[in-house]
Amino acid sequence: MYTTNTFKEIYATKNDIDWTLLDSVQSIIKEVQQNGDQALFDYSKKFDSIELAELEIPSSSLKHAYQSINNDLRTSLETAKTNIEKYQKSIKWKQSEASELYQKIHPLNRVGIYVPGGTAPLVSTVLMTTVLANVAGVNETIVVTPPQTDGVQQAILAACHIVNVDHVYQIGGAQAIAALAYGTETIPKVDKIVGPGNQYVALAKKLVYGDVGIDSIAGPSEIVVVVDDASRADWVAYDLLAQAEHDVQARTFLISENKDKLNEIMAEVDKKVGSQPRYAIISKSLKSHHYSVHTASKKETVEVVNLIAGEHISIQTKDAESYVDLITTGGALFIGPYSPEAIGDYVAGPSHVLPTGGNARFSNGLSVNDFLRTNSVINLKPSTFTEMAPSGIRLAKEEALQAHHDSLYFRLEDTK
Ligand code: HSO
Ligand code: ZN
Repeated sequence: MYTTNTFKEIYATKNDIDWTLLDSVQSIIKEVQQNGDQALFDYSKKFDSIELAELEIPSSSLKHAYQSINNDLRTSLETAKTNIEKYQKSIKWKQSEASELYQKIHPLNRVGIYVPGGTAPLVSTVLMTTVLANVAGVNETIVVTPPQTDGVQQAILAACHIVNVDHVYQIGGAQAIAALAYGTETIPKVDKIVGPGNQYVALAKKLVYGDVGIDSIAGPSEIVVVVDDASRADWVAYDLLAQAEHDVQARTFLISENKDKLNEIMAEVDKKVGSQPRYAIISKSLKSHHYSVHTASKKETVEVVNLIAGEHISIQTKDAESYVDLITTGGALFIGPYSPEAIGDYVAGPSHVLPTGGNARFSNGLSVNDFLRTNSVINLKPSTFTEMAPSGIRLAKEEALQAHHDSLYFRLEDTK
């Protein structure tokens, strides 16, 4: 257990990009740029041990998956979609009225969405990305997801059908990012790539950024839970286990002014961990990446939470709402005992694609607005031009740009 000070000494925010992969990721990107589809087939064989016949999963297979999944799964996916849609519509940027100076909002044309494979394929990630693009009005959505020996999971395909994905390609890793960024014979070049992924994906996204838009660079998932004497130890324990089961790298932080409560919760975690199917992952994650922090005051608690700038901040204290104004760096806030992270992971509405590794200091969770862009519009009346021009003329002189000067000066002369 840490105190505020010992925690501050040991803790540094970082997304843990594995730079030792740089050479190999760079060569994958280059290979895809040079050899297109063939490179994708080759990498699929090499990295995924799968000989693909086709890169694209046809829309008939998506429809078939939709029809073949259980009714309760279909209904749950549709409920989640409705909630996500409703929330994203409520926060979508509104077009301001046209005037002499304003911004015009446009949806992006074509976006690529990375849906990870891994030990737990996250069907919810299809919804938490694509629905946002749809609400924004994006023209074309493309999902890429790593190939699987038994084929991509039916639930993922069904989700793609529900949200009307235009194309699904069974490719993953850095090669999928390169294909989306630069295009191949089969895969069209996109304007922006979003979605979480492994180390190869994260590094590839960093490298292609600039040639294509990127949402953020995802690192291991994190939760910060703040508790007091009133918190339900068993519920909080489940929340910590839920985070830890994602991945051996997943981080959990438990913070309280009440030391007994910290001990009580961790005892609950110990009690429950053995019966979890993902016991091996959870125990590794907790062993290497769990931090319990005993703070001396609410002020210290807030300081520690803001320092971590975590992906998920769960406040399960009596005065939970009072933290909303105090926590200035957090991916998403989960306020009170009935807003556990897992409800946000699936159905609440805000996207579960959130900044990790301290990125919440400067970036936001994915939203409909990440699929919009704006351009400024300058549409001046003669009188406004006349008013502004003299200062422009003086600045053009300062920069010794005669043609700029003339562009303003002779118009101004003509209006006199
Ligand atoms: N907690 C993950 C999202 C997720 N959990 C999907 C379960 N499925 C990252 O925010
Ligand atoms: Zn989760």
